[in-house]
Amino acid sequence: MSRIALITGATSGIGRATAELFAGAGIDLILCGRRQDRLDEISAELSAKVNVTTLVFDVRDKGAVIAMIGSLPDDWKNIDILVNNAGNAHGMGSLDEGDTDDWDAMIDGNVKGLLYVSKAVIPLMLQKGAGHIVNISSIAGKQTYVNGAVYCASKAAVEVLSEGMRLELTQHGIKVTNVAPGAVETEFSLVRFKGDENRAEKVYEGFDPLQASDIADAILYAVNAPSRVTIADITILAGAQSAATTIHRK
Ligand code: NDP
Ligand code: 8X3
Repeated sequence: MSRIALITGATSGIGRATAELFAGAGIDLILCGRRQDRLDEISAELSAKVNVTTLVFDVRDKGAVIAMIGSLPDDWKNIDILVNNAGNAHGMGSLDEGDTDDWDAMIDGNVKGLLYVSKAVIPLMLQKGAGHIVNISSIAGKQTYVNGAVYCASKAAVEVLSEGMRLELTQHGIKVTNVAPGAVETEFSLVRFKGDENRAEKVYEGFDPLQASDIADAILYAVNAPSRVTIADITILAGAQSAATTIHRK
């Protein structure tokens, strides 16, 4: 029987690449995001390989998260894999000058949003005594950098939540994997710098950045590990990267 994965943030970057790789591996997909047009396009592409359904919601909207996941037909509620990937950085700035709307977007999306989705899915996994949750953290959750404190704090929270979930859920047959990528070339920097393409491109200049498919490979590896194995934590840096902000550019 094929597995079912619910992926948040499936409209772009790491989430989209994971959806594509999972489809190739025969995993049915519940694809989530705010951009309906993107979800429709990806669903049309991947439906040739596996069963796909889509849910449009903002992870910050607790009511919508619970209602949308609750509205899945029973067959689709049989979720084997949850990839908590939705998230972004918003702005970069010091704590005295930072924009509090940006802080809200990061804390509400990256932390509370992940919690809301998990709260909707964990009971479904508990019911069947099996499941696998993959949380997308960041190297920024392990190493704080200047002008990134709030984003880093949001990802440090994801690291702690991964540990907390593993402590609570292992006994119920549910595995938890924390994935911490370094610099991945996606829409991430475009979002962080509010559509400033020049500034976003500079982030990836002078070195070969990670691609979303590199992270998807690691996620598939984790969810395909035999039942005796839990891949607890994976940190993936770009080849030219030795720490969050130490990148050896040409
Ligand atoms: P992208 O900007 O390409 O993708 C972000 C995804 O998250 C989109 O699909 C977006 O969908 C979704 N999303 C963002 N906010 C919300 C929200 N409030 N509600 C619902 N969905 C939301 O970036 P990445 O693929 O790079 O980012 C994916 C994850 O990886 C994030 O958690 C990010 O923090 C993390 N990460 C990224 C790294 C990088 O260098 N790129 C490195 C380390 C971690 P939509 O807009 O349609 O809602
Ligand atoms: C994204 C990677 O180092 O730009 O989480 O914050 S970093």
